[in-house]
Amino acid sequence: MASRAVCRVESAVIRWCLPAVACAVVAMNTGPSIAGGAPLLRDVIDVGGRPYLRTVIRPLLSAAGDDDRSVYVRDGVCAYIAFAGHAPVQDDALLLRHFGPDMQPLHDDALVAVDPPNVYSAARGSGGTYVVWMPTAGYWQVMLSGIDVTGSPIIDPPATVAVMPEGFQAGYTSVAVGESGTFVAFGIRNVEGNTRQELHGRWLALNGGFLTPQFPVSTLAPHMSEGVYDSHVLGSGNALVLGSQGTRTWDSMRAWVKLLSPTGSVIRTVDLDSLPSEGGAILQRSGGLSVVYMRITSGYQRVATILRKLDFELNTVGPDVELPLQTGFWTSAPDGRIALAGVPNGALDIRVRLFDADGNAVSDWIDPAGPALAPPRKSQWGLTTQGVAYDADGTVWVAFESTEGGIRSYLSQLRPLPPGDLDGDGRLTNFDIDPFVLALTNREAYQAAFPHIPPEAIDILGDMNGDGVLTNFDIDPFVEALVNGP
Ligand SMILES: [Ca+2]
Ligand SMILES: [Ca+2]
Repeated sequence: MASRAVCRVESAVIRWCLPAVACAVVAMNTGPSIAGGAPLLRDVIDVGGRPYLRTVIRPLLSAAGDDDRSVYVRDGVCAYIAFAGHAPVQDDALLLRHFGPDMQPLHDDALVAVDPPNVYSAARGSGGTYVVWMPTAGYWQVMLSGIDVTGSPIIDPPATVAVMPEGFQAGYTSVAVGESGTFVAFGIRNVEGNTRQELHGRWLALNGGFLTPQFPVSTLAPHMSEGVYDSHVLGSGNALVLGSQGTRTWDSMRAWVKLLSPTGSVIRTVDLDSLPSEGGAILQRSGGLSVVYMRITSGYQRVATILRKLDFELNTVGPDVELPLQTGFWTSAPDGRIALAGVPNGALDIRVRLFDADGNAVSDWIDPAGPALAPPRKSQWGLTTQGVAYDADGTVWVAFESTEGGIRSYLSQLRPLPPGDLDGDGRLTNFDIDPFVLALTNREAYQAAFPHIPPEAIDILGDMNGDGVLTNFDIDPFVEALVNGP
């Protein structure tokens, strides 16, 4: 039976590829290797009914402590950014490293010194440029720096620009970098004996030049306070900013979103809720954006997480969705699919969950660390970090820490594998024919040839007809997928 199966699949494939002379040599591929150290874990898991390759590495070579880890991903390249912690001065440098689609490091650690040493947040721009946002004595300034994917400095030496004059406060403040080499910064100033606050913004070029004067985003009534939670520069050159304001009590806070022009005028303000609420995050969506905000209680408990879909003029698209989330970090793929990383209620450990663009969960909670590290493994909390990134191809990158052997940072990749990808390299190709046949006919030999793929993953990867196991009934769909695509 088995040998007949082999003949069927191989003859079918040979019939298909002989005219193209494409598969004269079918080599065994043991999967991508990771330069600079073996991964701590590489296995295949079921994510919402699909096989995903889960890989865990240590992202940094340096022994320096790091915190506030963020990941940003685009076109398969992941940028890992952390604030270096060098006692007694914390956050005096940024550590940056880029990784390719197979998690191969593209360069060694790059260390960008931050002077003065007080990193508040970092925003990633196009082309690997980073804007570091930091409060200094009495005013806000930014440091313009960054490295490209080879590890070379982009702005060398880093340029420091005072964005807001004296009197601006640390607080919930934000900076967003656009694709066209501009960025917008926001700062809060206390006025009239600290009885009133003003929120201001300013557009700048990436060389530090001012494109606008400071402009008021909102002027609050006395005893009102405000915070900016996230901002985003649109392709049109407009900016979206998400915040909330109230009378310095949680039950008075209301979340809002504003659309700003490149000259700083407020084009439109939308109040997101009539109930106590605070801002969350702005997510990408095909043809628009989504905002995530939280309903809160007067004692500051988050009671609901709301996803609102907007077009680029801030018109609501479709009904709101209440996400089953308490807290964590959100990110979106360009088509709007959402990935969340955080610690679920009642748990100690970081988990990841995936949602479609309408906010429906498409997976259970996924453990990004697996058995590689003992619990607890934590995400980073705070407004200034982005611990999860979602690429267009569905790959999810997660930055987290573990206290095993001291607090150390880790980087996990969850990469969807197409069904039939029995060599686990992320693509269904002719190189999967021999592994498919081997898994079908001799599982022990398959496990010896592909030790990074756990035995229980064979049926996840090899099941082509949806019955949950790899059998001869999967041969025809395998050939069909190889010939015509999945
Ligand atoms: Ca493959
Ligand atoms: Ca099957």
